[in-house]
Amino acid sequence: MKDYFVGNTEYFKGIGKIQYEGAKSDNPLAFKFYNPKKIVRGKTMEDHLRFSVAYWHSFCADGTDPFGRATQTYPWRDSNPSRNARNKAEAAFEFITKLGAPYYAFHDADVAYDGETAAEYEKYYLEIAEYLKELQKATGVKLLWNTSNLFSHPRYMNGAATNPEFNVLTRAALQVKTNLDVNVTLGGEGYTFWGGREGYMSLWNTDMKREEEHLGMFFRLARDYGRSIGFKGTFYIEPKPMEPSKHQYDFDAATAIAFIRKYDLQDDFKCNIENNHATLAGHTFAHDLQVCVDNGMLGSVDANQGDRQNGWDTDEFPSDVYETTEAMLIILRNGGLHSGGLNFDAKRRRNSTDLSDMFISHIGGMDAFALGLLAADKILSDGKIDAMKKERYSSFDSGDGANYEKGLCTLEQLAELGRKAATPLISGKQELLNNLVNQYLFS
Ligand code: XLS
Ligand code: NI
Ligand code: NI
Repeated sequence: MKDYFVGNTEYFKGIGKIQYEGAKSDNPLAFKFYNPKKIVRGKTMEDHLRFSVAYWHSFCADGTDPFGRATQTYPWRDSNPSRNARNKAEAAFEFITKLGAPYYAFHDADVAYDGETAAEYEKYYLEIAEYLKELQKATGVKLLWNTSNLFSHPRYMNGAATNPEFNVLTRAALQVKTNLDVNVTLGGEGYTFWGGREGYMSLWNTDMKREEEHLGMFFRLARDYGRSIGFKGTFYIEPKPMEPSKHQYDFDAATAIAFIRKYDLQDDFKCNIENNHATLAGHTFAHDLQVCVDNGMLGSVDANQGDRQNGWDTDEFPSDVYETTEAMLIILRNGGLHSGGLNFDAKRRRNSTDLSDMFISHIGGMDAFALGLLAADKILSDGKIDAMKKERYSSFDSGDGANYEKGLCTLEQLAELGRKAATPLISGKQELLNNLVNQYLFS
Protein backbone atom coordinates (compact mmCIF):
# COMPACT_ATOMS: atom_id res chain seq x y z
CA MET A 1 0.00 0.00 0.00
CA LYS A 2 2.97 2.29 0.67
CA ASP A 3 3.19 2.99 -3.08
CA TYR A 4 -0.08 4.82 -2.96
CA PHE A 5 0.55 7.30 -0.24
CA VAL A 6 3.02 10.08 0.20
CA GLY A 7 4.18 11.61 3.48
CA ASN A 8 3.86 9.74 6.77
CA THR A 9 0.17 9.09 7.15
CA GLU A 10 -2.11 6.86 5.15
CA TYR A 11 -5.52 8.55 5.25
CA PHE A 12 -7.57 6.01 3.33
CA LYS A 13 -6.56 2.90 5.24
CA GLY A 14 -7.84 -0.41 3.98
CA ILE A 15 -8.48 0.95 0.49
CA GLY A 16 -5.95 0.04 -2.16
CA LYS A 17 -5.74 0.93 -5.81
CA ILE A 18 -9.22 0.78 -7.34
CA GLN A 19 -9.39 -2.00 -9.92
CA TYR A 20 -11.64 -2.75 -12.86
CA GLU A 21 -13.63 -5.88 -11.93
CA GLY A 22 -16.37 -5.82 -14.56
CA ALA A 23 -20.15 -5.50 -14.53
CA LYS A 24 -20.73 -8.57 -12.40
CA SER A 25 -18.57 -7.43 -9.50
CA ASP A 26 -20.31 -6.75 -6.20
CA ASN A 27 -17.34 -4.86 -4.78
CA PRO A 28 -18.45 -1.23 -4.23
CA LEU A 29 -14.81 -0.18 -4.41
CA ALA A 30 -14.20 -1.48 -7.94
CA PHE A 31 -14.93 -0.14 -11.41
CA LYS A 32 -17.71 -1.99 -13.19
CA PHE A 33 -17.34 -0.31 -16.60
CA TYR A 34 -14.29 1.97 -16.51
CA ASN A 35 -11.42 -0.15 -17.69
CA PRO A 36 -8.62 2.38 -18.17
CA LYS A 37 -6.56 0.35 -20.62
CA LYS A 38 -9.48 -0.87 -22.76
CA ILE A 39 -9.22 0.38 -26.33
CA VAL A 40 -12.26 2.16 -27.77
CA ARG A 41 -12.02 3.67 -31.24
CA GLY A 42 -8.24 3.30 -31.24
CA LYS A 43 -7.62 4.99 -27.88
CA THR A 44 -7.63 3.84 -24.26
CA MET A 45 -10.60 4.74 -22.10
CA GLU A 46 -8.19 6.63 -19.89
CA ASP A 47 -7.10 8.83 -22.80
CA HIS A 48 -10.66 9.42 -23.95
CA LEU A 49 -12.04 10.38 -20.57
CA ARG A 50 -9.14 12.28 -18.96
CA PHE A 51 -10.70 12.26 -15.49
CA SER A 52 -9.83 14.93 -12.97
CA VAL A 53 -10.54 15.22 -9.24
CA ALA A 54 -11.74 18.62 -7.96
CA TYR A 55 -9.86 19.64 -4.83
CA TRP A 56 -12.62 21.92 -3.52
CA HIS A 57 -15.38 19.35 -3.31
CA SER A 58 -13.30 16.36 -2.38
CA PHE A 59 -10.83 17.74 0.14
CA CYS A 60 -12.32 21.05 1.36
CA ALA A 61 -16.14 21.07 1.29
CA ASP A 62 -17.25 19.80 4.66
CA GLY A 63 -20.98 19.42 4.12
CA THR A 64 -21.87 22.87 5.47
CA ASP A 65 -25.07 24.22 3.92
CA PRO A 66 -27.12 27.37 4.67
CA PHE A 67 -29.08 25.39 7.26
CA GLY A 68 -26.49 23.20 8.89
CA ARG A 69 -22.97 22.82 10.11
CA ALA A 70 -20.21 20.60 8.79
CA THR A 71 -20.86 16.88 8.55
CA GLN A 72 -17.53 15.75 7.10
CA THR A 73 -14.68 15.26 9.54
CA TYR A 74 -11.55 15.20 7.46
CA PRO A 75 -8.72 13.54 9.37
CA TRP A 76 -6.08 15.72 7.71
CA ARG A 77 -7.27 19.01 9.24
CA ASP A 78 -4.69 20.94 11.31
CA SER A 79 -4.93 24.39 12.89
CA ASN A 80 -1.52 25.39 11.56
CA PRO A 81 -2.15 26.68 8.01
CA SER A 82 1.06 25.32 6.48
CA ARG A 83 0.65 21.90 8.06
CA ASN A 84 -3.02 21.84 7.12
CA ALA A 85 -2.17 22.51 3.48
CA ARG A 86 0.54 19.84 3.41
CA ASN A 87 -1.63 17.20 5.08
CA LYS A 88 -4.50 17.97 2.73
CA ALA A 89 -2.19 17.73 -0.28
CA GLU A 90 -0.89 14.36 0.91
CA ALA A 91 -4.44 13.09 1.41
CA ALA A 92 -5.41 14.43 -2.01
CA PHE A 93 -2.55 12.73 -3.82
CA GLU A 94 -3.15 9.47 -1.96
CA PHE A 95 -6.80 9.61 -2.99
CA ILE A 96 -6.19 10.57 -6.62
CA THR A 97 -3.51 7.91 -7.02
CA LYS A 98 -5.62 5.16 -5.48
CA LEU A 99 -8.56 6.17 -7.64
CA GLY A 100 -6.35 6.22 -10.74
CA ALA A 101 -7.44 9.63 -12.07
CA PRO A 102 -4.69 11.19 -14.18
CA TYR A 103 -5.57 14.81 -13.35
CA TYR A 104 -6.64 17.21 -10.60
CA ALA A 105 -7.93 20.79 -10.50
CA PHE A 106 -7.98 23.43 -7.75
CA HIS A 107 -8.60 27.02 -6.68
CA ASP A 108 -5.78 28.84 -4.90
CA ALA A 109 -7.91 28.96 -1.74
CA ASP A 110 -8.43 25.17 -1.82
CA VAL A 111 -4.77 24.27 -1.58
CA ALA A 112 -3.53 27.09 0.66
CA TYR A 113 -4.73 29.33 3.48
CA ASP A 114 -5.55 32.53 1.63
CA GLY A 115 -4.90 34.75 4.64
CA GLU A 116 -6.01 38.32 5.12
CA THR A 117 -3.12 40.26 3.64
CA ALA A 118 -1.71 40.01 0.14
CA ALA A 119 1.65 39.04 1.61
CA GLU A 120 0.11 36.11 3.51
CA TYR A 121 -1.73 35.01 0.39
CA GLU A 122 1.42 34.88 -1.70
CA LYS A 123 3.53 33.28 1.05
CA TYR A 124 1.20 30.37 1.78
CA TYR A 125 0.24 29.73 -1.83
CA LEU A 126 3.76 29.73 -3.24
CA GLU A 127 4.91 27.53 -0.34
CA ILE A 128 2.36 24.80 -1.05
CA ALA A 129 2.83 25.10 -4.82
CA GLU A 130 6.40 23.87 -4.41
CA TYR A 131 5.13 20.85 -2.48
CA LEU A 132 2.40 20.15 -5.04
CA LYS A 133 5.13 20.06 -7.66
CA GLU A 134 6.98 17.41 -5.68
CA LEU A 135 3.82 15.39 -5.20
CA GLN A 136 2.99 15.57 -8.91
CA LYS A 137 6.46 14.30 -9.68
CA ALA A 138 6.24 11.49 -7.14
CA THR A 139 2.83 10.26 -8.32
CA GLY A 140 2.58 11.24 -12.01
CA VAL A 141 -0.72 13.07 -11.34
CA LYS A 142 -1.05 16.16 -13.57
CA LEU A 143 -2.77 19.53 -13.26
CA LEU A 144 -5.77 19.85 -15.58
CA TRP A 145 -6.39 23.46 -14.56
CA ASN A 146 -6.20 25.84 -11.67
CA THR A 147 -8.27 28.93 -10.97
CA SER A 148 -8.55 31.90 -8.63
CA ASN A 149 -11.18 31.91 -5.93
CA LEU A 150 -12.59 35.39 -6.59
CA PHE A 151 -15.89 34.80 -4.82
CA SER A 152 -15.48 33.57 -1.20
CA HIS A 153 -13.71 36.45 0.49
CA PRO A 154 -16.00 39.34 1.56
CA ARG A 155 -13.92 41.77 -0.52
CA TYR A 156 -15.47 40.18 -3.63
CA MET A 157 -19.07 40.68 -2.57
CA ASN A 158 -19.56 43.22 -5.41
CA GLY A 159 -17.52 41.24 -7.91
CA ALA A 160 -13.83 40.84 -8.73
CA ALA A 161 -12.91 42.00 -12.25
CA THR A 162 -16.35 43.64 -12.46
CA ASN A 163 -16.20 45.27 -9.03
CA PRO A 164 -17.11 48.97 -9.20
CA GLU A 165 -14.12 49.64 -6.91
CA PHE A 166 -10.78 49.58 -8.77
CA ASN A 167 -8.81 48.52 -5.69
CA VAL A 168 -10.75 45.28 -5.48
CA LEU A 169 -10.04 44.60 -9.15
CA THR A 170 -6.31 44.99 -8.50
CA ARG A 171 -6.47 42.51 -5.61
CA ALA A 172 -8.14 40.05 -7.98
CA ALA A 173 -5.36 40.72 -10.49
CA LEU A 174 -2.79 39.72 -7.87
CA GLN A 175 -4.56 36.39 -7.50
CA VAL A 176 -4.80 35.74 -11.23
CA LYS A 177 -1.14 36.63 -11.77
CA THR A 178 -0.06 34.36 -8.90
CA ASN A 179 -2.25 31.53 -10.19
CA LEU A 180 -0.74 31.79 -13.65
CA ASP A 181 2.75 31.71 -12.13
CA VAL A 182 1.81 28.60 -10.14
CA ASN A 183 0.20 27.06 -13.20
CA VAL A 184 3.41 27.35 -15.18
CA THR A 185 5.40 25.88 -12.26
CA LEU A 186 3.03 22.90 -12.16
CA GLY A 187 2.74 22.43 -15.94
CA GLY A 188 -1.03 23.04 -15.96
CA GLU A 189 -2.94 22.31 -19.17
CA GLY A 190 -5.57 25.00 -18.62
CA TYR A 191 -6.59 27.96 -16.53
CA THR A 192 -10.26 28.58 -15.68
CA PHE A 193 -12.27 31.73 -15.07
CA TRP A 194 -15.56 31.08 -13.34
CA GLY A 195 -17.23 34.38 -12.51
CA GLY A 196 -19.61 33.57 -9.70
CA ARG A 197 -19.69 37.20 -8.64
CA GLU A 198 -19.01 38.69 -12.08
CA GLY A 199 -22.58 39.77 -12.62
CA TYR A 200 -25.12 41.78 -10.77
CA MET A 201 -27.87 41.67 -8.19
CA SER A 202 -29.64 44.87 -9.27
CA LEU A 203 -29.46 47.12 -12.33
CA TRP A 204 -30.32 50.10 -10.13
CA ASN A 205 -26.73 50.16 -8.95
CA THR A 206 -24.97 48.46 -11.87
CA ASP A 207 -23.41 49.84 -15.05
CA MET A 208 -23.48 46.55 -16.94
CA LYS A 209 -21.72 47.89 -20.05
CA ARG A 210 -18.82 49.26 -18.04
CA GLU A 211 -18.51 46.09 -15.93
CA GLU A 212 -18.41 43.86 -19.00
CA GLU A 213 -15.74 46.06 -20.57
CA HIS A 214 -13.67 45.75 -17.42
CA LEU A 215 -14.05 41.98 -17.57
CA GLY A 216 -12.96 41.87 -21.22
CA MET A 217 -9.90 43.99 -20.41
CA PHE A 218 -9.07 41.78 -17.43
CA PHE A 219 -9.18 38.61 -19.56
CA ARG A 220 -6.92 40.21 -22.15
CA LEU A 221 -4.35 41.20 -19.56
CA ALA A 222 -4.44 37.69 -18.07
CA ARG A 223 -3.95 36.21 -21.54
CA ASP A 224 -1.04 38.52 -22.31
CA TYR A 225 0.64 37.87 -18.98
CA GLY A 226 0.10 34.11 -19.21
CA ARG A 227 1.60 33.93 -22.69
CA SER A 228 4.53 36.14 -21.61
CA ILE A 229 5.57 33.68 -18.88
CA GLY A 230 5.21 30.60 -21.08
CA PHE A 231 1.70 29.40 -20.25
CA LYS A 232 0.86 27.21 -23.26
CA GLY A 233 -2.49 25.86 -22.12
CA THR A 234 -6.00 27.05 -22.84
CA PHE A 235 -7.89 29.70 -20.90
CA TYR A 236 -11.41 28.57 -20.08
CA ILE A 237 -14.51 30.55 -19.32
CA GLU A 238 -16.98 28.46 -17.34
CA PRO A 239 -20.51 29.68 -18.05
CA LYS A 240 -23.20 29.74 -15.38
CA PRO A 241 -26.38 31.83 -15.46
CA MET A 242 -26.75 32.65 -11.77
CA GLU A 243 -25.85 31.60 -8.23
CA PRO A 244 -24.33 33.32 -6.35
CA SER A 245 -25.09 36.41 -8.50
CA LYS A 246 -28.63 36.92 -9.67
CA HIS A 247 -27.39 37.37 -13.23
CA GLN A 248 -23.91 36.25 -14.26
CA TYR A 249 -22.24 37.72 -17.34
CA ASP A 250 -21.09 34.30 -18.66
CA PHE A 251 -24.68 33.09 -18.71
CA ASP A 252 -24.31 30.07 -21.00
CA ALA A 253 -22.05 28.78 -23.77
CA ALA A 254 -23.56 31.03 -26.44
CA THR A 255 -23.16 34.13 -24.27
CA ALA A 256 -19.60 33.24 -23.28
CA ILE A 257 -18.61 32.59 -26.90
CA ALA A 258 -20.07 35.92 -28.02
CA PHE A 259 -18.07 37.58 -25.23
CA ILE A 260 -14.87 35.77 -26.22
CA ARG A 261 -15.30 36.95 -29.82
CA LYS A 262 -16.28 40.50 -28.89
CA TYR A 263 -13.06 40.92 -26.93
CA ASP A 264 -10.96 39.13 -29.56
CA LEU A 265 -9.95 36.28 -27.25
CA GLN A 266 -10.88 33.38 -29.56
CA ASP A 267 -7.32 32.20 -30.17
CA ASP A 268 -6.66 31.63 -26.48
CA PHE A 269 -10.03 31.04 -24.80
CA LYS A 270 -12.54 28.20 -24.90
CA CYS A 271 -15.42 27.13 -22.67
CA ASN A 272 -15.42 24.81 -19.68
CA ILE A 273 -18.93 23.34 -19.73
CA GLU A 274 -20.58 22.13 -16.54
CA ASN A 275 -23.73 20.03 -16.86
CA ASN A 276 -25.54 21.56 -13.90
CA HIS A 277 -24.78 25.10 -15.12
CA ALA A 278 -26.26 24.32 -18.53
CA THR A 279 -29.43 22.98 -16.92
CA LEU A 280 -29.62 26.02 -14.65
CA ALA A 281 -29.59 28.14 -17.83
CA GLY A 282 -32.61 26.21 -19.12
CA HIS A 283 -30.55 24.09 -21.53
CA THR A 284 -29.32 20.53 -21.47
CA PHE A 285 -25.71 19.44 -20.99
CA ALA A 286 -25.75 18.24 -24.60
CA HIS A 287 -26.99 21.62 -25.83
CA ASP A 288 -24.15 23.62 -24.35
CA LEU A 289 -21.56 21.05 -25.45
CA GLN A 290 -22.95 21.13 -28.98
CA VAL A 291 -22.93 24.95 -29.07
CA CYS A 292 -19.23 24.80 -28.14
CA VAL A 293 -18.33 22.12 -30.66
CA ASP A 294 -20.18 23.93 -33.47
CA ASN A 295 -18.11 27.02 -32.72
CA GLY A 296 -14.75 25.31 -32.18
CA MET A 297 -14.96 26.32 -28.53
CA LEU A 298 -15.12 23.12 -26.49
CA GLY A 299 -12.33 23.37 -23.93
CA SER A 300 -13.04 21.20 -20.94
CA VAL A 301 -15.94 19.72 -18.97
CA ASP A 302 -17.00 19.97 -15.34
CA ALA A 303 -18.63 16.58 -14.98
CA ASN A 304 -21.60 16.52 -12.65
CA GLN A 305 -25.39 16.48 -12.82
CA GLY A 306 -28.27 18.46 -11.36
CA ASP A 307 -31.57 17.44 -9.86
CA ARG A 308 -34.65 17.64 -12.06
CA GLN A 309 -36.87 18.65 -9.16
CA ASN A 310 -35.02 21.71 -8.01
CA GLY A 311 -33.44 24.62 -9.74
CA TRP A 312 -30.05 25.06 -8.17
CA ASP A 313 -26.53 23.85 -8.63
CA THR A 314 -26.62 20.61 -6.66
CA ASP A 315 -23.33 19.42 -8.24
CA GLU A 316 -24.15 15.72 -7.95
CA PHE A 317 -21.89 12.98 -9.20
CA PRO A 318 -22.91 11.88 -12.71
CA SER A 319 -25.02 8.73 -12.85
CA ASP A 320 -27.44 9.48 -15.70
CA VAL A 321 -26.15 7.39 -18.58
CA TYR A 322 -28.44 9.05 -21.13
CA GLU A 323 -26.68 12.32 -20.38
CA THR A 324 -23.19 10.85 -20.43
CA THR A 325 -23.98 9.05 -23.70
CA GLU A 326 -25.06 12.25 -25.42
CA ALA A 327 -22.07 14.08 -23.98
CA MET A 328 -19.58 11.45 -25.13
CA LEU A 329 -21.16 11.32 -28.58
CA ILE A 330 -20.62 15.06 -28.98
CA ILE A 331 -17.11 14.82 -27.54
CA LEU A 332 -16.19 11.97 -29.92
CA ARG A 333 -17.53 13.95 -32.86
CA ASN A 334 -15.28 16.78 -31.68
CA GLY A 335 -12.28 14.48 -32.03
CA GLY A 336 -12.05 14.14 -28.23
CA LEU A 337 -11.40 16.46 -25.32
CA HIS A 338 -7.93 17.47 -26.59
CA SER A 339 -6.24 19.22 -23.65
CA GLY A 340 -9.46 19.38 -21.61
CA GLY A 341 -10.78 16.69 -19.31
CA LEU A 342 -13.76 15.42 -17.36
CA ASN A 343 -13.31 17.18 -14.06
CA PHE A 344 -15.58 15.98 -11.26
CA ASP A 345 -16.93 19.31 -10.07
CA ALA A 346 -19.26 17.18 -7.98
CA LYS A 347 -19.84 16.65 -4.31
CA ARG A 348 -21.04 13.81 -2.18
CA ARG A 349 -24.36 14.51 -0.49
CA ARG A 350 -24.12 16.11 2.93
CA ASN A 351 -25.11 12.84 4.58
CA SER A 352 -22.60 10.67 2.69
CA THR A 353 -20.07 10.82 5.48
CA ASP A 354 -17.86 7.72 5.20
CA LEU A 355 -14.40 8.29 3.77
CA SER A 356 -15.16 5.38 1.45
CA ASP A 357 -18.04 7.45 0.01
CA MET A 358 -15.37 9.66 -1.56
CA PHE A 359 -14.23 6.69 -3.63
CA ILE A 360 -17.68 5.30 -4.28
CA SER A 361 -18.93 8.62 -5.66
CA HIS A 362 -16.01 9.03 -8.04
CA ILE A 363 -16.16 5.38 -9.11
CA GLY A 364 -19.82 5.86 -10.02
CA GLY A 365 -19.08 9.00 -12.01
CA MET A 366 -16.23 7.32 -13.88
CA ASP A 367 -18.38 4.27 -14.63
CA ALA A 368 -21.23 6.49 -15.86
CA PHE A 369 -18.91 8.20 -18.36
CA ALA A 370 -17.34 4.88 -19.38
CA LEU A 371 -20.84 3.57 -20.15
CA GLY A 372 -21.53 6.78 -22.07
CA LEU A 373 -18.35 6.29 -24.09
CA LEU A 374 -19.21 2.67 -24.92
CA ALA A 375 -22.75 3.59 -25.96
CA ALA A 376 -21.54 6.54 -28.05
CA ASP A 377 -19.08 4.23 -29.77
CA LYS A 378 -21.91 1.82 -30.64
CA ILE A 379 -24.05 4.65 -31.98
CA LEU A 380 -21.25 5.98 -34.16
CA SER A 381 -20.16 2.54 -35.39
CA ASP A 382 -23.69 1.55 -36.32
CA GLY A 383 -24.23 4.89 -38.03
CA LYS A 384 -28.03 4.68 -38.21
CA ILE A 385 -28.70 7.82 -36.20
CA ASP A 386 -26.15 9.86 -38.12
CA ALA A 387 -27.57 8.59 -41.40
CA MET A 388 -31.10 9.57 -40.38
CA LYS A 389 -29.96 13.03 -39.39
CA LYS A 390 -28.12 13.48 -42.67
CA GLU A 391 -31.09 12.29 -44.67
CA ARG A 392 -33.27 14.91 -43.00
CA TYR A 393 -31.25 17.65 -44.72
CA SER A 394 -30.80 15.88 -48.06
CA SER A 395 -32.90 18.45 -49.94
CA PHE A 396 -29.93 20.80 -49.43
CA ASP A 397 -27.44 18.33 -50.90
CA SER A 398 -28.15 18.98 -54.58
CA GLY A 399 -29.96 21.30 -56.99
CA ASP A 400 -31.46 24.55 -55.74
CA GLY A 401 -31.02 23.53 -52.08
CA ALA A 402 -27.26 23.15 -52.58
CA ASN A 403 -27.19 26.49 -54.43
CA TYR A 404 -28.94 28.09 -51.50
CA GLU A 405 -26.27 26.86 -49.10
CA LYS A 406 -23.58 28.24 -51.41
CA GLY A 407 -25.24 31.67 -51.34
CA LEU A 408 -26.20 31.49 -55.02
CA CYS A 409 -29.92 32.25 -54.68
CA THR A 410 -31.74 35.56 -54.35
CA LEU A 411 -34.86 35.95 -52.28
CA GLU A 412 -36.87 36.50 -55.51
CA GLN A 413 -35.63 33.19 -56.92
CA LEU A 414 -36.59 31.42 -53.72
CA ALA A 415 -40.01 33.05 -53.82
CA GLU A 416 -40.47 31.89 -57.42
CA LEU A 417 -39.62 28.31 -56.39
CA GLY A 418 -41.90 28.67 -53.39
CA ARG A 419 -44.83 29.58 -55.58
CA LYS A 420 -44.73 26.13 -57.21
CA ALA A 421 -43.35 24.03 -54.38
CA ALA A 422 -45.17 21.22 -52.65
CA THR A 423 -44.34 21.38 -48.94
CA PRO A 424 -44.39 17.82 -47.67
CA LEU A 425 -44.85 16.78 -44.04
CA ILE A 426 -41.76 14.75 -43.21
CA SER A 427 -41.70 12.98 -39.87
CA GLY A 428 -38.94 13.96 -37.43
CA LYS A 429 -38.98 10.37 -36.07
CA GLN A 430 -38.14 11.45 -32.55
CA GLU A 431 -39.70 8.44 -30.83
CA LEU A 432 -37.97 6.05 -33.20
CA LEU A 433 -34.65 7.69 -32.32
CA ASN A 434 -35.39 7.44 -28.58
CA ASN A 435 -36.17 3.76 -29.05
CA LEU A 436 -32.95 3.20 -30.97
CA VAL A 437 -30.92 4.82 -28.18
CA ASN A 438 -32.45 2.40 -25.69
CA GLN A 439 -31.53 -0.50 -27.95
CA TYR A 440 -27.92 0.71 -28.10
CA LEU A 441 -27.83 1.12 -24.35
CA PHE A 442 -29.49 -2.08 -23.26
CA SER A 443 -28.95 -4.75 -25.90
C1 XLS B 1 -19.31 26.77 -9.27
C2 XLS B 1 -18.28 26.43 -10.25
C3 XLS B 1 -16.88 26.39 -9.70
C4 XLS B 1 -15.88 26.42 -10.83
C5 XLS B 1 -14.50 26.79 -10.41
O1 XLS B 1 -20.50 26.69 -9.52
O2 XLS B 1 -18.63 25.25 -10.87
O3 XLS B 1 -16.71 25.27 -8.89
O4 XLS B 1 -15.84 25.22 -11.50
O5 XLS B 1 -14.45 28.02 -9.80
NI1 NI C 1 -17.46 24.12 -12.17
NI1 NI D 1 -21.53 23.80 -10.26
